[in-house]
Amino acid sequence: MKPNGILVLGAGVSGMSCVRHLHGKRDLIICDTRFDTDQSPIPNSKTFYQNFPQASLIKPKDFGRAIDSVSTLIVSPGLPLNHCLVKKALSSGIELVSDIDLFMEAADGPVIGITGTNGKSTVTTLVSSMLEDRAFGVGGNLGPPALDLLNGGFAGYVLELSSFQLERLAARSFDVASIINISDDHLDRHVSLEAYASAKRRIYRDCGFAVFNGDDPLSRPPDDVPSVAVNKDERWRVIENGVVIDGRFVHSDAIKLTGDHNRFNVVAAAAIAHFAGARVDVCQQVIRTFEGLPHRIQTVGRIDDVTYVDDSKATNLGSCIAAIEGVITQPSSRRIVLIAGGMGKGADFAALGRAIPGHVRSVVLIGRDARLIAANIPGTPVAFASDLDDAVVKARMDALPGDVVLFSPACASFDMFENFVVRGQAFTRIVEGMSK
Ligand code: UMA
Ligand code: ADP
Repeated sequence: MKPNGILVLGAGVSGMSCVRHLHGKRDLIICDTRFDTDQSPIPNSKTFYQNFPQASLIKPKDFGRAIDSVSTLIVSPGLPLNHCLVKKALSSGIELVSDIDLFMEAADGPVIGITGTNGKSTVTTLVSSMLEDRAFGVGGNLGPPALDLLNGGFAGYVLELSSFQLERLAARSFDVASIINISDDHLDRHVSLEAYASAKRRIYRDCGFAVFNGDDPLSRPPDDVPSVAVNKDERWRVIENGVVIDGRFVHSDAIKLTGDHNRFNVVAAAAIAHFAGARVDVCQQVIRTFEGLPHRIQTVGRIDDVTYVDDSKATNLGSCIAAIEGVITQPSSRRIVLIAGGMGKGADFAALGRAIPGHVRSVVLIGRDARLIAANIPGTPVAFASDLDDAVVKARMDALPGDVVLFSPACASFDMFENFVVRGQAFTRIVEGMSK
């Protein structure tokens, strides 16, 4: 075993950021289970060796032998830790580290870690805007991989972290750490909700300060961590008609984002930024102007007095329910025609059946788990669509003037699309095509 040797398993975005960071400093071997297939992330090894002459690419069949020549393994977040190659490596006593460990070791300046089932990207983006004048870099699960931020000349960092990144993180000591919420997601990868929550709560280990969701016990940090519980703390909460930020009231009309969940997000973001050094007036200014990210409850068209909303980033049930409850905020006869479906990741869709009454006129279902979802929403008019084009046509036929056609799939996109962005863009294109 070479004490200096590192084996990077996975040559995707985070794997390659590790290669860039470690090349020339450590003996590097890179493997990817796709190297033998036409989906290989490195189709041209010649170009790779021009850029990284001191590293070696190996095929999965040579992984076993490679383990003997290194002391450390990095596994990309997309690969489960119970993957046969990972189990083989760990049983040989090799040390497991992650790209985030390498980042934490090298980062100079405060690091904020943000996780949660839903709202990570929105809160992370808000926090980075609130800290913009302090030159914080933003990345991780969102945007550039963490290691790529290191040479950006930043004074501090805001990282969005997924459960996959946190479950394999060895060292951690974020200056401010936050879990926004925890609900069913990725249950095809984590064995239970508790295991998924435990992976997320690793973010709090040795952290300087925690911001958590006072309404969500799963998000709670250990008692010895100094913390603020958003919605339980008088100075940080959502109230009727607005929010309280560090004890100061901000009316809902002064918040650009809509929906209760987004009011929670702005309070959480302001608390995180404030405890990392942001000025409260800067936080309030950001809240007034931040319009939200694409594919999160984004209005993309109005046809025949029906509004079309792209919420393609709703890749799980919790986010879809937040959209259902947040899209029509005033009591009225308006209803939602929901387009949902895709890969359900083991979620229990009964909760969707409970969220629908009073909000949803009908549901149009697409994708692999369409029939599973239909079975969990008895009493709701349901149509099945062969693809997204067909779904939008069917939703348009169901919608009455004043209604909202909400594309909030509650599922991952990979059965039909490359990712949620491509899925959202497809929805927008279809709506734009219809309005011509
Ligand atoms: N894969 C293989 N064989 C390998 C390695 C990967 O088949 O040897 C497959 C994985 O199963 C997966 C795909 O390749 O289907 C990508 O996996 P990866 O680990 O190579 O992913 P990266 O390209 O490194 O991107 C990862 C995050 N992806 C995942 O966690 C799946 C990116 O988050 C993140 O932006 C990036 O690191 C930089 O930190 C994306 C994501 O979908 C946006 N995250 C999930 C989410 O938000 O729900 C967690
Ligand atoms: P993430 O990065 O965790 O996926 P995003 O900010 O990208 O979070 O939002 C993903 C989806 O979750 C969107 O559909 C959005 O409307 C919804 N969402 C955002 N914040 C919350 C929240 N606090 N609770 C529930 N759903 C939310």
